[in-house]
Amino acid sequence: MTFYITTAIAYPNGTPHIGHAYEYIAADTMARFHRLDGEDVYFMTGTDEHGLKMQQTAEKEGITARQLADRNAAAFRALQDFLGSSYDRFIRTTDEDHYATCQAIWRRMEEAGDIYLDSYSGWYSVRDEAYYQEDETEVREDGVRYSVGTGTPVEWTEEESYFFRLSKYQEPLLELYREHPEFVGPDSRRNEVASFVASGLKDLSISRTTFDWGVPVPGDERHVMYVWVDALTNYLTGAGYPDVDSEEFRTRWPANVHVIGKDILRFHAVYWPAFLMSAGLELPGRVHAHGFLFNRGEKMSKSVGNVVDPYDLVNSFGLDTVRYFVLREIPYGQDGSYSAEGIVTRKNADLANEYGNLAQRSLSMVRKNLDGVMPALADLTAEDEEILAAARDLHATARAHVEVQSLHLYLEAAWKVLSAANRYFSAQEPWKLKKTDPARMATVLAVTLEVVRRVTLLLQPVMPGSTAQILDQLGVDADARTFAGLGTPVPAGTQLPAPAPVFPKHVEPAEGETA
Ligand code: ME8
Repeated sequence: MTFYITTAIAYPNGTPHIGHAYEYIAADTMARFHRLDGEDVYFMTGTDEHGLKMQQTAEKEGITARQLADRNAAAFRALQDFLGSSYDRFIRTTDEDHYATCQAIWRRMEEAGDIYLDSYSGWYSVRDEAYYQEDETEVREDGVRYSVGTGTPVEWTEEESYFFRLSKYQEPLLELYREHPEFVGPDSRRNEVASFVASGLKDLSISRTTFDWGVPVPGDERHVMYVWVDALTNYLTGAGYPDVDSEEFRTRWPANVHVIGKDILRFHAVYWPAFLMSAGLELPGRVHAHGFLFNRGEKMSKSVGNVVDPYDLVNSFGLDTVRYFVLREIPYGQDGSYSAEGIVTRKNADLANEYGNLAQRSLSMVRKNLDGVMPALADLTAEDEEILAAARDLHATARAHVEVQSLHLYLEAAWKVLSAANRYFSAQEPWKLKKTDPARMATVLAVTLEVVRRVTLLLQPVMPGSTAQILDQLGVDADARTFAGLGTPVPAGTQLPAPAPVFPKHVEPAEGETA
C-alpha cells in the first residue's frame, strides 16, 4: 500500500503567505520521513480554483477567473519548489481528470438517494466559502452581518440548490469518532468536531446557480457544484477515482492523512467523511489539523493585509533554518508565533551550537589527529554504550511521533540525543586524550560521529540540504541514507573529506543585503 498524504489545496485568489509555507514544510517533512522509512509515498498538494471568491477577485482585477488561477497557481507551485517540497502531484481543480472525478462522486451520492433539489436561503460567507446558520452570525456596529466564528462578512443568499442529506450521517459520523478516535488529530480537536455533529446536522446546499465558475452538476448544467464538494474531491482525483479497479486507486485509496489547518477541520472531518460514506468509499485514516502561524502573535491573512512573505524569511535565515524553526518551535496542532529573534535564537543555540558544532569539532579532530580516517567503534565503555543506545532508540521514537504528526516531539527527541552527545563529548575530553590515550580518543570520536550519523539520517526529512552536507562529510554513501541504513556505521578506515561548517551562526546581513 502507498502512504498517501495530502495538504489542503490553497485558494489562489492571492499569493501564498507564511501560513501556506508552514503547511507545506510540515507535510513535506512527513512525506520525506515515510519515504526514508521504506514506504511508497504519494504526496499531493495543489490549488482550489473555483468558487465565488475566485470569481469576485478576478472581476475586481479585471481578468477572468482562469487567468487569476493560472497566475497564482504558478506562484503556489513556485513556493513549494522554493521550499524544497517533494510533492508528487500539484493538482489544480481545473485539471481535466478532476472534473470527471467530481461528476462521478456526485452521481454516486445521487444514486444513494442523498441529493435532492430544493431552494436555499441563508447566510453565505464568500471569504470562507461557507454557509452559516443565523445563530452563527451577528450584526456588528458597522451594520454588517458577520460570521461569529471567523469574523468574515456574510451575505443573504436565495437560490435553487441541490442539497446533500448531511442530516442522515449524524449517527454514522458520531460512530466514526467513537470507533476511530484517531480519525481526527490532534486529540484535542476531536471533541470540538463531535460536539458540532452532536448538536444536529442540517442538510447541506451543494450547488449554486448565480455564477458559473465551477464544476457543472451532471445532468443539470444550470448548476455548478459548491466549491467545497469540488475541493474535497481533489483527494480522490489524486488516487485515480473513479477508476476503482486501477492499481493506482487500489494502492492509494484511502488516503493515510489529510494535513490541513484548524479553520477547515469541519469540512474535512464532517462533510468529507459523509460524502465518502454516501458514495460507498473508504474513509481516510486521519485528518490532522495544525494551528495558525502568527507573526509575533498577530494573525495574518490575505484580507487583513499583513502577510509576511515566506521568501523574505528564507532569504534572511536560510531554508533549513526556517524549516527547522517552524516545526520545532510550535507544537504541531497548536497556534504559534515567530519573530526574527526567536529564529536567530534557535539557529544559534540548536543548529550552530548543539548540532553543527558537535559535528564540526569531532570531524576536525579526526582530520587533525587521525588524517581524516574514520576510527573504529571498538573497546566500548559503558558511557559509549549508553550514548549509542540513545541514538539507536531515536528511530522508533521519531517514527512514533511522526505517525501522529507530533513533529515538535520528534525534533525534541532528536535534540535530547544531541545534547546528551554534547555532554558525553565534554565529559570524555578527547582533546586531552590525544596525549594520554590516543586509542581512547579515537573511540570517543568514533562514538560521537556514529551518534551524529544516526541523528543526521533521521533529521533528513526536516533539513534535506544541510543533512546531505553533513552525511557527505561523515562519509555516508548516497545509497546508505535511508532509514534501512541506520544500523550500518561508516566502516572504520573510510577516508573522510575535509570538514566544513554546515550550520554557521546567524550574521545580520548588512543594509540592503540578504543572508
Ligand atoms: O482553506 N497559519 O484554502 P486557503 C497556518 N481552499 N495555516 C494557515 C494560515 C496561517 N496563518 N492561513 C491559512 C482553503 N492556513 C481551501 C482548502 S482543501 C480541500 C481546500 C492554511 O488558501 C489553511 O488552514 O485559505 C489551509 O489548510 C491552507 O492554509 C490553505 O488555506
